Amino acid sequence: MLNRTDLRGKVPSAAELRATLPRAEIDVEAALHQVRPVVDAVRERGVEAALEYTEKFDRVRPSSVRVPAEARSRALAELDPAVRAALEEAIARARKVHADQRRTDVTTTVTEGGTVTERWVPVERVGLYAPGGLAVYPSSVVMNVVPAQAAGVGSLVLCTPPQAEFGGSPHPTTLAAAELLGVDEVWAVGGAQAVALLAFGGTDTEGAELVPVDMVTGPGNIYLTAAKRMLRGIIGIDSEAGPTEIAILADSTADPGHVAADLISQAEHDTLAASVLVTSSVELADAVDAELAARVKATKHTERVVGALTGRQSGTVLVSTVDDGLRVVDAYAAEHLEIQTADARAVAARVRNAGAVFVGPYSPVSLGDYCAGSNHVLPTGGFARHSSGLSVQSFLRGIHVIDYSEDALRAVAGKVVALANAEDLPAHGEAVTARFGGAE
Ligand code: HSO
Ligand code: ZN
Repeated sequence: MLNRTDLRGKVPSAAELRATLPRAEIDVEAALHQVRPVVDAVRERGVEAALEYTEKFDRVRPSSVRVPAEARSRALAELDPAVRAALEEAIARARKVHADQRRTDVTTTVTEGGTVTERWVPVERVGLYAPGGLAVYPSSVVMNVVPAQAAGVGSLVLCTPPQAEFGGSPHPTTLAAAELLGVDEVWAVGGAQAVALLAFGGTDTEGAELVPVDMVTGPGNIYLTAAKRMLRGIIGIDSEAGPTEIAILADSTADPGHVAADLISQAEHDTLAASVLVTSSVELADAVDAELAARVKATKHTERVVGALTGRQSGTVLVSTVDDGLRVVDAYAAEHLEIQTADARAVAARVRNAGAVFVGPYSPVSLGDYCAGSNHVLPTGGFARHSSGLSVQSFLRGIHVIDYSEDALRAVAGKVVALANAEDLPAHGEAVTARFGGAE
């Protein structure tokens, strides 16, 4: 079922690997052209323009874009108790992990009388995005809100698309998740128009005001990503999120049924999702293929899953050894990487590039999607080589506070002057010597 690439006996460089490995080509640049008119219209005409695009893309016109408080509390009151309990567990676990990510200010005494303090300050106002589309994502509300709250962000607004099925209100489970998390500002707007509205602000038909945010985070489709890329600078953004990816590094000890089930789990998101198996065992690859063939027929979203598994972004890569496999998965830099080998912990400890690593047979990606406590907003498309997933750090800025005494400045003045002159910027040096009668 999966395309095969045979790298056994070959020693490709990291660059060659990157060129050979299956990966979707997501053309955000092309989407920028489609998104520009939306962004321009919302910049000029605010909510009215956002509503026009909502009607066009979501085929519904919410009566008020700001979701009324009663709609949120009703959604929570009517939520299935089992789902409520699961959301509460997911929130509690995520809060536990993210609380430990808080930073403390650190003061370094550089020299006698001279200190530098790194002071961590949360972003003031953040717009969080939870997608609609093929599925509903209350879990993404949790994954965005929890780190922002743990960072101490003072003002949070959630944007999520309105659903025709619910009369233009967002999906009730998404609203219930927001309510459980204590988010009291929710707007029923999605896609590029949501990002533009968050960046420029606007006033709802009912008079409610959306105050512009400093930063927008959260996953979405290519148009949302294009809008984030376009407006970056006016707003801060998290790492760009493309279609979901799962890579599994497995040897002959892995259970083919589990491997197949995990590959299918992420393929379920989207026909563009990537499921990649890297293995040192041809027998396992064959057994996984057989399992996939049986399981795709039985799964609910067969068409989507088959689309993803047979797409050029998915496949099996055969390698000679687990060590070679590690080089492959490092070059690929998957959003999610499972290690299903003998001594999985030791192998996982050697991984350099991945959004998140799932160790051994009982840590599937689905656990991380919902209830591990880790975050599921993770870098895709190879961005894990240089970026991290969403965390408390994403919502903090480290401000350096420099505090030198007269003596401490005097002691280093000559060095500043020497460097300033070396850069032909003598006024920089003069700003220091001016404090000491220009003599130093
Ligand atoms: N696997 C997705 C997150 C998700 N899965 C939400 C289910 N719901 C991207 O990490
Ligand atoms: Zn998922």
